[in-house]
Amino acid sequence: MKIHDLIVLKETALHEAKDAKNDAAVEAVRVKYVGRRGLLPEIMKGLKNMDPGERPKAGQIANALKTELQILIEDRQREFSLSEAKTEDNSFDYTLPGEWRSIGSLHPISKLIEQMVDIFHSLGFIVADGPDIETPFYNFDALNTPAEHPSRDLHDTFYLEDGHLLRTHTSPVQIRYMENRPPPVRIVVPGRCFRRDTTDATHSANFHQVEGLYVDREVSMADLKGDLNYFAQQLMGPKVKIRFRPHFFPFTEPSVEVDFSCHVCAGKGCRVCKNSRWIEIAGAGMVDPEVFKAVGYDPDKVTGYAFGLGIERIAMILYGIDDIRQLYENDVRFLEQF
Ligand code: FA5
Repeated sequence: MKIHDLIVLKETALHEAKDAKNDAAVEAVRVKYVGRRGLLPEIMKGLKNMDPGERPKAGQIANALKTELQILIEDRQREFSLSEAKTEDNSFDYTLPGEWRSIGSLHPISKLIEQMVDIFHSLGFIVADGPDIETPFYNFDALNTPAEHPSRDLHDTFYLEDGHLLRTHTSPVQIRYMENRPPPVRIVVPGRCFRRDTTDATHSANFHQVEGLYVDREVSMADLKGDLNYFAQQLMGPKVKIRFRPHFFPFTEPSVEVDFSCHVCAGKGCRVCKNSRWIEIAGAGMVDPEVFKAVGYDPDKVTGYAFGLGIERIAMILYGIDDIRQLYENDVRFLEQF
C-alpha cells in the first residue's frame, strides 16, 4: 500500500462514518475499518512490508486515521442514541385513551349519615358527638340502667381491662351533652356502637346509630311520631310507613320500638324483613325523669323525646341490601354501586 492509497482510505472512511444514517450503519463502518479484522489492523500489520522510506509516514497516517475515526464513530453513536431517546418521548400518542384510575367515593354508611343529618338539620337539629370508649357511668348508670340489667352483661358488652367499655349505643352522648348545657336541646349524634351480637344477615358486632334528643317544654310522643314519620318519608319517599310497638328502655318512659315498612319487598315479605313486611329501625321514647335528674334538669319543667336509629338497617331497606355483612366487606364491586 502506498501513502496515497492511505490518504484516500482515510478520506473514504471518515466520509462513510459521517454519512452513516443510523446506529447500525455506524457500527458497520466501525467493524469495516477499526474492528479486529478490519482494514486498519490489516494495514498496521502490512507496514513492515512497505518501503522503509515511506513506513514512518504511513504509520503516522494510519494511527491518526484510527484515532480520528474512533472519535467520530463514538460521536455518531452518541448522536443516534440521543435521537432515539427523543423519538421514544415523541412517540407518546396523546389521542390514545388514558389509563383509567378509579376515583374513591364515600362509603354508603357515610353517605347515609350525611343524608340523615341533613333531614334532621331541616327540623332544627344540630350534630353532637362523644367518645367510642365510654365509662359504665355514661353508658349505663346515668341512663337509669340498673346494675343488674342484662345489657351490662359480659355477653352483651365489650369491656376493656381498665374498666372502660366500647359504647353499646349512642345514648351516652345524651348525658354528655345535657350535663354541660341547659335546655332546650335538639341534637342528632351519628356514631359507632359495639355489641357482642352474633353476626347474621341483620346484626353486626360493630354497627352505627344516629341518636336523636329533643328536650324543651311540652315535647310529646306526638312530636316523636311526627318527626320520625317526616324523616322516613324524606329519606324513602311518601309510601313508606312507620309503626310504634311498645317496648322497654330504662332511659325512656314510655318506650317504643320503631319499624319501617320494608322497602326491599314493598310489603310482600323477604329475607331482609324476615317475611314480616316490617323492619325494626329504632328504639325511642320519652326521656325518663331519672335521666333528667342525672343531668340536673328539672323533670317538672322540661320533657323530651329520644331515639336511636340503626343506620345499617336503614341502608339495607333503602338500597335493597339483603345481608348487613356486605357493608363491611369492602368489595369494590359492591361499593361502586353507591
Ligand atoms: C338502643 O340502642 C337504644 N339506645 C335506642 C334508644 C335511644 C331508645 C334513645 C330510646 C331512646 P336498640 O338496642 O333497640 O336500642 O338499638 C337501636 C337500633 O340499632 C335497632 O333498632 C337496630 O336498628 C340497630 N341495631 C341494634 N343492634 C344492632 C346490631 N347488632 N347490628 C345492626 N344494627 C343494630
